[in-house]
Amino acid sequence: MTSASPATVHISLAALKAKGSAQSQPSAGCGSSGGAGKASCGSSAGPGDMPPEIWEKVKNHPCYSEEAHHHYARMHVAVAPACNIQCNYCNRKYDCSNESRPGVVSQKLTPEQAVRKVLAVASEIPQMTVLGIAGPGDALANPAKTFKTFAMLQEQAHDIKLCLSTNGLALPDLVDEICRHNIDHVTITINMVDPVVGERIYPWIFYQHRRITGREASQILTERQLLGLQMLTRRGVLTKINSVLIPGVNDEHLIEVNRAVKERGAFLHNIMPLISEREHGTYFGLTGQRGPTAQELKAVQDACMGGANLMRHCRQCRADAVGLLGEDRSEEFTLEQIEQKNVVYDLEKRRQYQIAVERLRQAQHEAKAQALAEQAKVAEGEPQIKVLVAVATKGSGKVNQHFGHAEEFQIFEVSATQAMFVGHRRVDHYCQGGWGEDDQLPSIVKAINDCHAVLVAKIGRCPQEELAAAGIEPVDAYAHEFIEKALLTWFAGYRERVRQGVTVHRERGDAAIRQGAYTHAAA
Ligand code: CLF
Ligand code: SF4
Repeated sequence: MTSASPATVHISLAALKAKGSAQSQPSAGCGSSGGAGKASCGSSAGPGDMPPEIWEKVKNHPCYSEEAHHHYARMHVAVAPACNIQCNYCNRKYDCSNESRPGVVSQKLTPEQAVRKVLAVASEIPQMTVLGIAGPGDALANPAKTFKTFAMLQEQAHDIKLCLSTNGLALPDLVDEICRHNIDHVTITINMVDPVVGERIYPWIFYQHRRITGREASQILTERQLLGLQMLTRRGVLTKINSVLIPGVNDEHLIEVNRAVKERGAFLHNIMPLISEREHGTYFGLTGQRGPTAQELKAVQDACMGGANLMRHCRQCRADAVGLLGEDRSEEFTLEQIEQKNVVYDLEKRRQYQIAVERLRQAQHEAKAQALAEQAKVAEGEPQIKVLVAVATKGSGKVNQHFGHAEEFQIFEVSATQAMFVGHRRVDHYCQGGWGEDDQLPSIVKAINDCHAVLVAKIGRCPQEELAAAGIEPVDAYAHEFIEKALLTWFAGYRERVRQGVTVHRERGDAAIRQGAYTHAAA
């Protein structure tokens, strides 16, 4: 890091792992009053893990349920341009339609335009179940536009869940308003609970008609964030905490953040990598503050296991994202295009589609349970090994994407007893205009370099050879099968090969998290 700020000691992976085990506690299940003990509530929780009223709220919210994110979509409307604080990783003046990260947006909307857009998307994408307001500034620094949008939408499409994201500064003053509008999901970005850490992230806040800088700004911000979180918990609103992992600034500290938000009832904690490039023009970008590697991110997340439940499937969306997490269809719904669409909001059609999705989801559950039962037999008495595997998927919980078409790989940690989603890696298409682009291969290998295998629907000979040379096994034998079943079946074979001495099991190295703009955006 070349930031002007004094560097804190960068904690080692081993030290973080040790802290993680200290934090571990017996699982107390998952509920609105603070998730507890799950490796990843967002990854694996189902109806048996939480009260029915909470399951109702999360079952088709793609951010609050990892499983749901394979099947359901969200959209954002960019009605909230202003912000009341400054974060060192944010520059909302930077605008690129090929860039996917928070704060980036192509068109700002009025509440009326926003509602028309939501109805247009809902009539074409029946699995779109959630409307979020996440900027490009702060949803609660623009309360009139935010709440007007929600109120208008509720009148016209009451089956769509309402969700907002805030830095928390204005939150305590607006909790009543949030409840009045039936907003069931609120995300608060909390990067610190210690103003000494905070003053390296926030140069100023604007509070009670004045600009406040330095440690005082972070002191006020943390007090307001934690108070707002507590108030929402008391009112039964589900909360998710987003934290940006900034190596050397708040990496170790996020364990304390996890503990603090769990105590105050956070449902999920989403630890995301800092996105920081010079061309973004942010303070961190310009001062050379780097983001974490894949294994650094995973180490902090793993160290928080046992605290507030973790979300690991966040895609750090644009403020106008549309579609499944991991895809972006916002370019299909510009204002000009919406004007020409015949918008028919058909609630019954949406219901029927979602019933079909639930059937598919049930089949996915059963396939996983069956594969786990078979694994358990193979696993008895054998050495316990754990590997990371990359999967190419375009949704529905299946291995159904060609290697060459993948814009991201989903990453699963696989052992004899589980196949757990632990993250994703963005990549540039290998296939450009129908041809394999060999220049892209090294960057793809770098992005999944910590994986033992990659499961795809199909793959050409050239990338197969290059992946194999890098020690990553390309596997296309499970095309169109459910992901977890495919992973567990492949892993049973891998264990057998290790047992027979055909394959030597080796630990893998680290991987790079994709930074900066990428083309043909994903969200
Ligand atoms: Fe949007 Fe956020 Fe609601 Fe989701 S996003 S306001 S909770 S509907 Fe989701 Fe996007 Fe990550 Fe946010 S993947 S950045 S966590
Ligand atoms: Fe940017 Fe959000 Fe921070 Fe405001 S709160 S400066 S919009 S990242």
